[in-house]
Amino acid sequence: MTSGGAARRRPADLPALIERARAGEALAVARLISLVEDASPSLPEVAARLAPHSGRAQILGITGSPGVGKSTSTSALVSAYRAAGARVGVLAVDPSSPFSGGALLGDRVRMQGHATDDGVFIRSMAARGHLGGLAWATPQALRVLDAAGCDVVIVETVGVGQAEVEIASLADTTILLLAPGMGDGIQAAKAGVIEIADVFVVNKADRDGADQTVRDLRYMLSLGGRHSTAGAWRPEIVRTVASQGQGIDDVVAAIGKHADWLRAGGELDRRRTARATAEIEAIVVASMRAQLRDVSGNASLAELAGQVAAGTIDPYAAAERLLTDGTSA
Ligand SMILES: Nc1nc2c(ncn2[C@@H]2O[C@H](COP(=O)(O)OP(=O)(O)OP(=O)(O)O)[C@@H](O)[C@H]2O)c(=O)[nH]1
Ligand SMILES: [Mg+2]
Repeated sequence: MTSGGAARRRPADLPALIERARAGEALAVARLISLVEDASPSLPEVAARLAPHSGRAQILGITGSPGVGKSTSTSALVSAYRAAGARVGVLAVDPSSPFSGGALLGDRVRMQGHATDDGVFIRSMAARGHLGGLAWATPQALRVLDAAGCDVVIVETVGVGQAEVEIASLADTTILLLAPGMGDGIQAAKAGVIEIADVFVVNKADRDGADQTVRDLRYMLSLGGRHSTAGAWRPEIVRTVASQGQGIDDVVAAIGKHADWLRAGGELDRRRTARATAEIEAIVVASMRAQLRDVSGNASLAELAGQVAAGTIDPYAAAERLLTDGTSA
């Protein structure tokens, strides 16, 4: 499925589409997520209609370097949650890909086992090119999956620094995957992901060096930071061989423990409020950028730019004029 003109049009019957999505109809869910991806003008209405039905799903973020086993682990987690009777949504977010819609080929293969299960929604999203990127589009897609009755939604993002940090602000529980021998421990520390993860998974434990990776992690966690403050969550370290489903139950257990901790201390509400704050900010920023884009097509910006370049006025004064006069400047 590609994003195109069709998705930009307002769906003829939005209330019916939302009802169908709420009833768990995969096509309707996909259609709503396309509206999000395409930044449809009907998004505010979609959001308004979804709001009463969202806030139930447990959001899990899975991040880690390319090839570490995120999709394999996600697929194994889906199986585990399905076995426990939960409805599961998967959102694979590729912050760098210009492609959208259907899953990447490799992911498709790894997720194939779930393709015919109507208790599982799988969707890929490309964030590049979005106003506000991940921060803006992902929460809206999560709302769709949440309202569609998913008990658990797993967001998979390739670890590229900023995206990892963003995923942590989206998720109730953030899972960082590492693998032996990838120099991942050090990279993770650099990117500050150690700080944001709630559960550490050393995947590919069938390979040499898993013990060393666990030791490196323990050492890094011992150095202090968020996890060592009083009352803080002490992250678990779990070993897995995702390709064989080994250790996945331990990951589920660690996620469950973290979820209990979140609820017990009021941290869940704090996280969700922080998430809502970021969401509102992202919408405001996106809308301001869109206004600015209108302005850039406007003669006033070109004129002001000429004046700034010529030194007639300063850029702050020019910006101020645009902000106060808007597009009519
Ligand atoms: N030996 C071994 N291989 C694994 C394990 N888990 C996954 N793999 C393999 O590692 C490769 C990459 O797995 P993916 O699940 O696609 O990794 P990913 O992190 O989703 O990759 P990207 O989405 O491309 O960043 C695949 O060939 C998997 O079969 C494991 O526990 N042990
Ligand atoms: Mg993947």
